[in-house]
Amino acid sequence: MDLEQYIEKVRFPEMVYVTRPMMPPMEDFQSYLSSIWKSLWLTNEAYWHQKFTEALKQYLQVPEVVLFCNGTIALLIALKILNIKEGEVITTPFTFPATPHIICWNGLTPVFCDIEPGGYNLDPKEVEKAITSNTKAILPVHVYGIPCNVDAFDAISKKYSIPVIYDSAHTFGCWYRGKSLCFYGDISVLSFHATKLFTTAEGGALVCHKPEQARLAYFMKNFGIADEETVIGVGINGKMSELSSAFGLACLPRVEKEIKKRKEIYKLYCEQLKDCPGIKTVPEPEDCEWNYAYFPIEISKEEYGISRNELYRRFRQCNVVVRKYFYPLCNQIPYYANRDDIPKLPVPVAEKTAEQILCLPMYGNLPHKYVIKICEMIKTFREWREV
Ligand code: T4K
Repeated sequence: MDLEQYIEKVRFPEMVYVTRPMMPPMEDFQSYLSSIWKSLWLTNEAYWHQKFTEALKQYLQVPEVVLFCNGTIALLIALKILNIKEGEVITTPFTFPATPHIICWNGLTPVFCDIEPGGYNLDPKEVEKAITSNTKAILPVHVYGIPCNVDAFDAISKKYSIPVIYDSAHTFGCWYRGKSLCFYGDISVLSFHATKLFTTAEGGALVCHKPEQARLAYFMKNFGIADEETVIGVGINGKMSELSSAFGLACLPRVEKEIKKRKEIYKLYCEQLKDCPGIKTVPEPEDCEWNYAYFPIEISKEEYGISRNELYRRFRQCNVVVRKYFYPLCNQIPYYANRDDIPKLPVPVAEKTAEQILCLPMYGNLPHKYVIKICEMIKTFREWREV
């Protein structure tokens, strides 16, 4: 059999996506909808918005939660409420473009530092080397819900009096040393996008410790309006609707079950791939109850015999929608690469990782037989190696 024949043989009849949202039973959502239909309140921090805020505070065990229409606007506001008007913000290139974009939307300059060798998160040692008198904040990302080195960032933050804002878009359901991962840092921002483990279709939340910051965030996401006749600043419209809040409330009781199902899938993948040369899976992070939001693998072309890009291509031909989260690196996006004012720091670890990473399908309802078949395909593809 040649490769084309093999692909023909194993192709899935339907698309197998990298993720699928966890949906509540429709009847559960329906009862919220009935109440919304009766009240005629669709948005502007009404009843379900308040209920969802309280429910999240309770679930996350954090002092302050402010809901947003998405994680990107929440990140944008996070920098605003710290009153950072000019200067540089150190961040990672190995992330979704939203992370550096919000730095630019704030009129600030992103400085991309390398990630930790053997990991996926911003390297505190590289960050410390990059700090100048112009550095106004640090914006690490807990990539795939893997905790950053929060102790090291905390120490840097104190030493240089620079706030740390965590992009916690991937962290819902992660607990680190007994606390929700979004508890750490000055401010932390969650995403509830449809591709996230916990979703409100579009949505996000800002988590902080100081009531004054939460109050400011609240005003800023509502045009800066404090009351009918008072506007306290240049706000934006970042509000979450009643529909999304209700959807979140309907999903919240199902999070633990979803994580349990993903954990089983994670274990199955690891077991199936453990002896495959050149394929590296990610171990569970230490001191962490993880959410298993993604299933990334790293592919070494030398050992596996096939490049990441070729494996991606073959999977796509088989209707398996794998994704290169995160390639290209953000510092390689032309807008950032072409800006002369952005320091061009070396990021060799991030570069190598971005060339080797591939996220396989991962969601609670992914059939186990699909996982086994995908792993079989990874192993069998080696019969048609490139090197
Ligand atoms: N910071 C980080 C580190 C982030 O990863 C993100 C978002 C943000 C900040 C910003 O947060 P938000 O402002 O979005 O709240 C997706 C998401 O659009 C994006 O939200 C997410 N990160 C990123 C990692 O992934 P794409 O371009 O991969 O989305 P898309 O449409 O290709 O969807 C991926 C797969 O998900 C599809 O193949 C099928 C499935 N899917 C998707 C949608 C939208 C569904 O099954 N149902 C759906 O409704 O970016």
